[in-house]
Amino acid sequence: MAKPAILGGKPAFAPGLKLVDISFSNYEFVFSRMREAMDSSLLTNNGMFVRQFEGALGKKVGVDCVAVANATLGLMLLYKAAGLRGKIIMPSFTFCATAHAAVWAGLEPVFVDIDPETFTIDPSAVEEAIDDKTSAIVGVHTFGNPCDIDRLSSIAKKHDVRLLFDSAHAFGSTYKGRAIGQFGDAEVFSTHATKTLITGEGGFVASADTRIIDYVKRARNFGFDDKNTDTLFCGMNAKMTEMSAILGLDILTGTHNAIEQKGKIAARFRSRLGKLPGISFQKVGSESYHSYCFFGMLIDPVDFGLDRDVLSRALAAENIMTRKYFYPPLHLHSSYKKYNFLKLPNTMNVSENVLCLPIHSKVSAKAADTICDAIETIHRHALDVRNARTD
Ligand code: T4K
Repeated sequence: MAKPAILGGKPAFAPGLKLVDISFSNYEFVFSRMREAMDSSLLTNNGMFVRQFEGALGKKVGVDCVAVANATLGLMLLYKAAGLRGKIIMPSFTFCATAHAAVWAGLEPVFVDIDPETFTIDPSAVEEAIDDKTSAIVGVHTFGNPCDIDRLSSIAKKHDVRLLFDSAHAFGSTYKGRAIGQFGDAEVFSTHATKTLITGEGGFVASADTRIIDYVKRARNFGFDDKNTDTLFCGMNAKMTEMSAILGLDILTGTHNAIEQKGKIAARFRSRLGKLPGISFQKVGSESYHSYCFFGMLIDPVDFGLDRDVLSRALAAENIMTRKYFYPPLHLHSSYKKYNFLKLPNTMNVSENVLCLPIHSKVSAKAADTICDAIETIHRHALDVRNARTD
């Protein structure tokens, strides 16, 4: 690649490489089940396919799983199910849903810093933030990289607070050989179209605690009793549809291979891009398996010669889509104005310099090499790229 596209060279990809590109395993499987659901005219309300999906999830994750309409509602239901009050500690470096769900559940989020290497919640910061109004800690397995679960568990135990995980990105990740989903009091996964296991919109709550599972099951269906006449408490509608479950059942059959493929692509990115100055990656603990829902890399603007935003624009010119997950960090969102004063240096550094590259089953080894070639070329022309006009 002689010249970056932003300087007039030929774009690396045509058509473009999307951040997400969904692969179904078996269209016939999907269509025949869609037809079955449509012919039965039972499209929702805990239908046969949702129940099948939950059973399959339970086998994969190793604990009971309750499907919900999306992970945001799953988090709200879990916060309620866990009987939380007062404050809930979480990282600021996460998607807004982790905190929004807490606010909707009447809780006060307390934003703490992340570990600068793993990009996951810093257990020491958690311990410092705990006070007598704290009822829970929420760890986020950022991009699919498991949190320091052991340290968080001992802190939660010592202070007698609940430990929950926002595992939106972590389907297929493991910690000490056990599937993510089995830790803390409960975990919530997203099956949104941008994730590894996809149902369009959707998610599920995983827990070994039958009280939590029973609560979420009832709460997602308005709080109705078993006869569906009286409501036992004020639940909501967070039911997954049959169509979503059918998509999930299909994609679930391909997730093992998809995650293996993502691991290979991540290794390729690490080995090639790691040779460039100013590029570093998320540290993965020796006991963790990262499923790479997203592949985030950190760009040091001085050493690399370009900042993250310019690199992102130069990659867009190559038709390579990237995303700044998560920028700005939550404590700087307008909806969290009263937390703007917080000083979270690791969060700021990662949020200002992180860039996520496409990593999905349609990113072949060849495509990964082309992405690396493009980044190397952009780096070689850093000075000109910095001065290039894009308007
Ligand atoms: N906790 C965490 C840590 C999360 O990251 C999230 C969600 C949640 C909780 C809540 O989960 P859910 O309630 O959503 O189940 C996305 C998603 O909307 C959001 O689900 C996700 N995290 C967040 C990290 O990213 P965007 O705005 O960056 O994605 P969007 O819609 O622009 O899509 C990105 C790319 O995907 C584009 O190339 C288009 C492609 N795409 C997208 C959709 C929706 C497709 O190819 N097909 C599609 O159907 O927010």
